[in-house]
Amino acid sequence: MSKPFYGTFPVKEIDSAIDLDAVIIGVPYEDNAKIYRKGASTAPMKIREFSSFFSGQSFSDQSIHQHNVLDLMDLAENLNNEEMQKGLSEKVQKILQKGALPIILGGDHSIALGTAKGIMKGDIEIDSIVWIDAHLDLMNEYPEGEKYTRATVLKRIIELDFVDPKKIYFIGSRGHNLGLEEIEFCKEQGMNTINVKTFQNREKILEALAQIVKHQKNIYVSLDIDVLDPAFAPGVSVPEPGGLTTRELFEVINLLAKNIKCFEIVEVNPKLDINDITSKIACKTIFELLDSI
Ligand SMILES: [Mn+2]
Repeated sequence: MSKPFYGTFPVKEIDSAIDLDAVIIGVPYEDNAKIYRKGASTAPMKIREFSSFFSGQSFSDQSIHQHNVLDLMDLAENLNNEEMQKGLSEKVQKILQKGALPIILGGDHSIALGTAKGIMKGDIEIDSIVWIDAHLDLMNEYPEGEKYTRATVLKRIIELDFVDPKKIYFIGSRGHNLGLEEIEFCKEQGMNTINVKTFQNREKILEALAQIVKHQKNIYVSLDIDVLDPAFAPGVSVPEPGGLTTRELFEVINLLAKNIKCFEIVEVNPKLDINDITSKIACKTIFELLDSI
């Protein structure tokens, strides 16, 4: 049995908990698509393991110790997609009903469908999605015949119809690994893209983020760690050169934090990592988030 995320307490349920700020939940799940290299399901434990490398204290007044954070530990291993969705959505719903911030550790990106279903059932109205990812994840089927993979997950979420596509924002999308059908769908639906090129102009990026914060008060942030350049985060299944720096990512998280009502971090693949650097960045991202909420 591994330890909980740094500075937090492991619990089996949160029914009797009071004054919660955030609750961590791990989802050791990855889709069965053969084209992807395996390993993402081992991330929750790795991220917790490396969290002990940090003191939890930063230069700001805030630290993880000032928040009431519990760790529900992991869902069972080897669940099928339907079981994973059911298990995760129930947890997310409960955490939201407690008025706390869910912090979900994937797993590959396909787990987001479970998160989204939990949001739909939760009491708090979350009506905007910020998808921080190199990819759009809007394929209808990918690979062919597969409807529930990391490449199709946002398409499935949109079909749930709880969020207006005009309130969906992509941050960091790029590359030549995007399907034409996803690009067309994205434009057609009026979704917003803040692609990597925007990061070349600091004023533009700050303005774009300020607009999101101004208009979207209840945001679900789905962070695919492959948004980072593989030079920073090599431990991912679908690396895409030309991505964000670690500091750019932290700034995005810091600026959005107060409006984030549900947060997940996915696609860390410890089996493809180098010196566990990608797991460590995932830890630090959670500290940055908790620093700014
Ligand atoms: Mn993704």
